[in-house]
Amino acid sequence: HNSEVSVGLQPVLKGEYLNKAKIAEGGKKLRKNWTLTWVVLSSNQLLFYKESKQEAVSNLKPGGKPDGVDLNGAVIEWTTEKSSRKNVIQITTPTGHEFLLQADHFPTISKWHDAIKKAVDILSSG
Ligand code: I3S
Repeated sequence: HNSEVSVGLQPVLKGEYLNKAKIAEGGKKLRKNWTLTWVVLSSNQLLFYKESKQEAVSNLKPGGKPDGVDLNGAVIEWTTEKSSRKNVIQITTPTGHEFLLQADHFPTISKWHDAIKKAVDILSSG
């Protein structure tokens, strides 16, 4: 649990397990590695946890914050090109980070697509 991230930020979308792959960092392509990740959407970022208890954060940065994506200026889109899997969305940040999120159940990922898009739109209009 990290107060810096969670204070004052009600989850917009409660956690759910999605398949996640980070495919680029800072514009540099990464080797794709799908992992089942507990994803939480707050008003301005997506947070990635290893498990639903929201402990054991999957990837600690030097600052000790949970692995997450700042949604300010991010682009979210459906992609059929970045994976052979179905129901894949791509999130690209202005800093050149690229993530794929996927679920076999279309309504699941569609709900996340719409919610993330809405969060991005609200951020850009504020
Ligand atoms: O975009 P890629 O490189 O075809 O993605 C595949 C690889 O990540 C592959 O792992 P290896 O690079 O160790 O072979 C995964 O097993 C595949 O699932 C990836 O392709 P999909 O189409 O599932 O995203």
